[in-house]
Amino acid sequence: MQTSVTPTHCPYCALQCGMNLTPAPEGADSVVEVVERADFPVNRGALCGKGRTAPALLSSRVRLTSPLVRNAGVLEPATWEEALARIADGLTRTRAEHGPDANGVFGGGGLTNEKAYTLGKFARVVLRTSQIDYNGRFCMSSAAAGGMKAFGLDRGLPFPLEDIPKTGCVILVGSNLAETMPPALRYLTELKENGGKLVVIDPRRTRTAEQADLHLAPRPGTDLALALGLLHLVVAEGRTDEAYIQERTSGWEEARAAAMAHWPEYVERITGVSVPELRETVRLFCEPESAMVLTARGPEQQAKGTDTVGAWINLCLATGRPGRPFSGYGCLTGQGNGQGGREHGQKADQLPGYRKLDDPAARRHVAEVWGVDPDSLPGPGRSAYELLDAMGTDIRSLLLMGSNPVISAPRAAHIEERLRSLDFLAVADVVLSETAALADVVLPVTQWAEETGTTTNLEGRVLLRRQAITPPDGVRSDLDVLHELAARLGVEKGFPTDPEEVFEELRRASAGGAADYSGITYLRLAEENGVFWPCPAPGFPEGSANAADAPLSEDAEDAEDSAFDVLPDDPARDSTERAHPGTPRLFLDRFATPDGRARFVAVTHRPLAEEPDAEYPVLLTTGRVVSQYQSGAQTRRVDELNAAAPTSFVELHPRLAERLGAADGDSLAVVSRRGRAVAPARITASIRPDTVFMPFHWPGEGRANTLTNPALDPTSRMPEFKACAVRVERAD
Ligand SMILES: Nc1nc2c(c(=O)[nH]1)N[C@H]1C(S)=C(S)[C@@H](COP(=O)(O)OP(=O)(O)OC[C@H]3O[C@@H](n4cnc5c(=O)[nH]c(N)nc54)[C@H](O)[C@@H]3O)O[C@H]1N2
Ligand SMILES: Nc1nc2c(c(=O)[nH]1)N[C@H]1C(S)=C(S)[C@@H](COP(=O)(O)OP(=O)(O)OC[C@H]3O[C@@H](n4cnc5c(=O)[nH]c(N)nc54)[C@H](O)[C@@H]3O)O[C@H]1N2
Ligand code: SF4
Ligand SMILES: [Mo]
Repeated sequence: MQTSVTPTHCPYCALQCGMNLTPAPEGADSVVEVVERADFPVNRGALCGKGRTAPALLSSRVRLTSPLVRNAGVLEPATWEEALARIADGLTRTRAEHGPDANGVFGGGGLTNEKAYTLGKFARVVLRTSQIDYNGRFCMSSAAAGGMKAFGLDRGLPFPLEDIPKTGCVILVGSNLAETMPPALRYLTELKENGGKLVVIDPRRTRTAEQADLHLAPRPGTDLALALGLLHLVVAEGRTDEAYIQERTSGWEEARAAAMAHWPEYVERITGVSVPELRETVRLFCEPESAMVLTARGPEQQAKGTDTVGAWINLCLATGRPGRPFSGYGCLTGQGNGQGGREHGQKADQLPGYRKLDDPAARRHVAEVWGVDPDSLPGPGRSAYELLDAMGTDIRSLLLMGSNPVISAPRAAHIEERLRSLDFLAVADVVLSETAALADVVLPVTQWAEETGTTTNLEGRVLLRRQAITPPDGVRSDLDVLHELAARLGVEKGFPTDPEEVFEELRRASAGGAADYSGITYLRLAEENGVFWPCPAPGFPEGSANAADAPLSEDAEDAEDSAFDVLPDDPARDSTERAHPGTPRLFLDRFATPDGRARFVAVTHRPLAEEPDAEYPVLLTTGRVVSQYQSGAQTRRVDELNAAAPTSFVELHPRLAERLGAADGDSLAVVSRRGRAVAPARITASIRPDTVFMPFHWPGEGRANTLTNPALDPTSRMPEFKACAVRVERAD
């Protein structure tokens, strides 16, 4: 299988940088080397250190290559046969004793589309459980909910990244992309070279904020008030686009009234951002013909994240931005398949194609593709934190693929304890993550370069990640695992192990849905370097599946087949021109709402779920550093990355440090109502004096999520990762 150069994509973040893999020279540490791949437009050959070093984990000694089963409390190597039998037995027993909903499934936004789709199908068709959700709930779910409300569709970016340098102004809210997506910094640099303005909103003066024409440093958790204050000024200064509001939106009067209650002086008191700074932001945003607001986890990972996103969208709508060239609102999705992973059914309330599980037409369509009775499909289940919190009570057994919640879930010590209280835990992973270490059975699975699959990057561009090498002996793919488990649980058919076969089914399942992939094939992905959804199949009776009252007739099935036949999956035909080109830019003519209008939302500011008080007087916010990825399960096992970022730390302002009598590097204890974490001090004037920051990549005493507050957003069920009340003291 080893060819000389395989074009593929990075295993980590949502930028999905293109890279070429080539066999490493004899005696090298890894089996393949990364070489530049300049033809992929998103990164044009640039990679961050994580992407560059990704091959290290392929042949690492810490890589799992044998299943493990727990015997007398100890994880020991076992055969695949035994491991799979134990899982089938654990899940069967739970269902027999407690019913289907006592089996839980937890997925990840790093899983390919094929895996995410199959995992969702496995839960509903094999386990018949409603209890499935995934770590994307902790990621962009507030932006997804906000986008759905306003535009009727959730695709993180409604335009390609290449539009950024062409706009007049970008307001970047709570994104530190200089560290979280380094090759994307180029788009901001080019924006400035073209004379565009950059406003960065972050309580810390990050490497990204250093690039800004204007940096606003609000108190964490006050972005909602900030956006409303800006909208107030837009109205007061007569900068609204009345014609656009009239033609393309609904709900303006209520949203306007809500914003007018947020006087600039009031907003200054809440946020700490001065009135002149607010006015300057409005000027920079409103003067150019085109402008964008981009949000990331800063404003979204809040118990009011959905409303906050709504307020930023309101600002864009009032000034006539969305659906206009080089303009609008976008969310910078995070995980490798953060976009595709939220479209095809591993989410609690969802069926493939971004369909709703409680929509009868959607159930009929997907049940037909799956060959099951629509009534056999369970209803919507719990959200990620609620599901994890129910472990050991309502949820008795869990199958987990692609997440490490011991590190990444809020109130992590409690979640760890819940995991321990399960009757049965099975984890599929490439390494023995902190969560896998608690499992009854651990399955070693293939990684990116050892398997083929598709991901959908933060722009909505569907990509082909190609297999470059043969996996080591002893590991199997996630698709293989689900196929084997389905068979052992009595479902012999419908769980193929070939990713392209899964994708062909996903196309049909998504056809007519919001995230329509039916016009996309592996061949097109290879030839076109990615295709933006929605991409319906030409000739496919649009929405027919949704409209069908009964299962499709023979004729309709034939029509469906022939619709796929005209797609260019036959290399002999030159039908590429007839295929739908994909949709790089959304909303140009209409929004995806029933009346085609974008909806304003009437939102008002509210305080944090946990405001500081005398006992816990400081705010903790959390996030990332450039050299570690997420729970660190992968990157903490790569020497070069670990050397660059070996431990957790507490970033604090010199004034707070002085009050504590702490010097740089001193061990600090950060204490919240959930627990206590200890990490060295990193003193810097780049952070607000009332706030400390911790990255969340490490286990043990430095684990930031020991402290975080699981207060959930009422709509998105996003936990408040970005703000909780703490006390900081010297650890000695
Ligand atoms: N190196 C690296 N890159 C990654 C990842 C990684 O783990 N490591 N993970 C990937 C994933 S899954 C994601 S989701 C993305 C996340 O990408 P980002 O959203 O860029 O990452 P974060 O560091 O979580 O948060 C961004 C910024 O929000 C700021 N912030 C904190 N509280 C607030 C607030 O209340 N308001 C505002 N406006 N800002 C606030 C923080 O100071 C931080 O600088 O990164 C992706 N890329
Ligand atoms: N305090 C705080 N906590 C946070 C955040 C924050 O900003 N602050 N951010 C949140 C966000 S945005 C996110 S996305 C989450 C992420 O947190 P996690 O869900 O823990 O993310 P990862 O570390 O990427 O976990 C992926 C796991 O799956 C394994 N894996 C990788 N590829 C595969 C595969 O193909 N198959 C299988 N079976 N396993 C695989 C990896 O080795 C790893 O163990 O953390 C959230 N937690
Ligand atoms: S920016 Fe993201 S996709 Fe690109 S190399 Fe780094 S981790 Fe990989
Ligand atoms: Mo994320």
